[in-house]
Amino acid sequence: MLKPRSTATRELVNLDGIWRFAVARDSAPEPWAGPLDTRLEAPVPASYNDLFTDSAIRDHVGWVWYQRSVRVPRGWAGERVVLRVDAATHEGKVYVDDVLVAQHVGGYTPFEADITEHVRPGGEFRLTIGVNNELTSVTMPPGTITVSADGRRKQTYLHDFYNYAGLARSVWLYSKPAVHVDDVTVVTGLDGATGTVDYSVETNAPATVRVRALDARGTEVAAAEGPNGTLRIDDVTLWRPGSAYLYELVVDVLDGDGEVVDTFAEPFGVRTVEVRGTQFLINGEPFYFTGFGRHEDTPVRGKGHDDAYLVHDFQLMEWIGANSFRTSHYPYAEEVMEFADRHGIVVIDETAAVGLNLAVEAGLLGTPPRATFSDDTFNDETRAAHAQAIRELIARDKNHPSVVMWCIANEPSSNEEGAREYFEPLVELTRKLDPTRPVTYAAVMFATHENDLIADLFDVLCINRYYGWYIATGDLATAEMYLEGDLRGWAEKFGKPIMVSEYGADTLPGLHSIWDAPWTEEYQLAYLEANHRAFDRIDAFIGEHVWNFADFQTTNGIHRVGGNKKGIFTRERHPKAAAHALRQRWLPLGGRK
Ligand code: GCB
Repeated sequence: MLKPRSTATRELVNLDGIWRFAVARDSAPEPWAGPLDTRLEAPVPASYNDLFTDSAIRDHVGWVWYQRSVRVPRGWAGERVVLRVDAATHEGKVYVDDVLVAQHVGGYTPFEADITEHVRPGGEFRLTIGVNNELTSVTMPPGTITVSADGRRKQTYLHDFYNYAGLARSVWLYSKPAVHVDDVTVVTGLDGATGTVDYSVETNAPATVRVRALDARGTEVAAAEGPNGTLRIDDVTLWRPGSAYLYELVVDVLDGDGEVVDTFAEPFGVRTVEVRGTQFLINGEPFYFTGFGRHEDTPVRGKGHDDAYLVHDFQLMEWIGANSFRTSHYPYAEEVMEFADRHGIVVIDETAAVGLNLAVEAGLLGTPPRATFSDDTFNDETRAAHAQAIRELIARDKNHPSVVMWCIANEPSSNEEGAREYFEPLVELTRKLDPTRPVTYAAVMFATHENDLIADLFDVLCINRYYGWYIATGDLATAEMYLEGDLRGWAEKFGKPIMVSEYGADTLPGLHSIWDAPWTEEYQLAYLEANHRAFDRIDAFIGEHVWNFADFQTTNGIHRVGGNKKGIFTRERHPKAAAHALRQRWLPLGGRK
């Protein structure tokens, strides 16, 4: 799905701002049949949960409504008018006046509706968006809704971040011509000093297609005609980690008279990605990942996208020597992906498939374990939702040079019966949709090299490990020994590149001790050092992603103190002591080891 852009033939109106807001009560009239009867207003983009003081809104399970009026620019006569929602977490229903024009499940990927037939250039319409935050066994991420003794519906889930909901990203109105570009795919390669750019363009009707590649100064460096082909860029400037360079593919669609009827411009970077033996190569050179698992999470806004935090977070990553991050545990806003493209930050792009693990449930609740993969738990329908999440992620992010690998799940129960049957078709699907990028999943603590059933299906082993925190708590000597043994087991059995995609210790800033005392700033530092010593002894080791970049909000639980405190930065982005030590380790590495 193309990101809406303003070009010579397309116009773009941003609909962010303050919208009317209401929580759907069972007794309420259908809100789209008129103006919302409410005193509340909510900003877009933002999660709504932390905005209001009423806990009934924060804990609400079900639909909420956003509404505003929108005027269609009067110059749009003859154009298609499209409404695009960057994210409605987790299900969205869009009404233009009283008409339902779009419905979409999946809270972290965009959707749109052609509303031309329902609006008038120069006219105004009432835009209502319903957003539902319910998680079930057929949503990504999954969850369960229970009813408490007093009749309240409650949402439970197996992932460790707060179930923020609402319109957390932008909403757009845009115009495009009747005959237009529907999709663009760019795959780059390298032939000596020449960059190759395989492109393919889809239009909504047969038309002549012309493409031009422009360099960063806007100079044309290659051109071709036809919906598919290969451009060659001599003396190409590569997109490199830490040193981004972007070209632009300008696509023109021409009518029978040779008139340009649509123009679309897609930025791209020329780079290659390859797994060879136990190495991860970018442009043929071994790459060592330093960085974080992150979250879209800030005070008040929840998961609402915010450009100021975007810029600041990337500044902090650069300061600390992070060359990469994983979009744990869902696709991030497109603004984040584009920023990574422009600044040479490498991304492991993850779906929202987190919590496919009922062994974790048993551990947390102390209940007897249920089978994760079964007709009654995660089944074919779950997998269909998971497949759809993979399709939408790749459709949205396939052209980002920053994205070097797809991560199709976080901590599934990969050691349980049924895991292989569940995952094999999903790995195949991912490879079919994108044969150019390696595929991985992040393995949970309970999955070892001995009992894991799916690791051989993937290209890179991403392992989440918490020795010294959940295991061998406070005993870093034992933790280091366990970790090394564990990693060696995977490395020797599979012969694939291996990275630790999560390791971390909850840390309360300001808590100190001269002993190895969990929760202190000194312990977080010593914990990281113990992990690093073990990493440095493994040959096939290609990277380290600390959990987490910053403290973040979670659901209530006795393991969490005001949220998850494994951040290297606080939720306000202040460094904990370990930040300075990481900086000393990472900056000199510079992506190599
Ligand atoms: C994990 C999960 C992550 C949690 C983290 C923790 O393994 O992947 O979502 O937040 O552990 O802190 O427990």
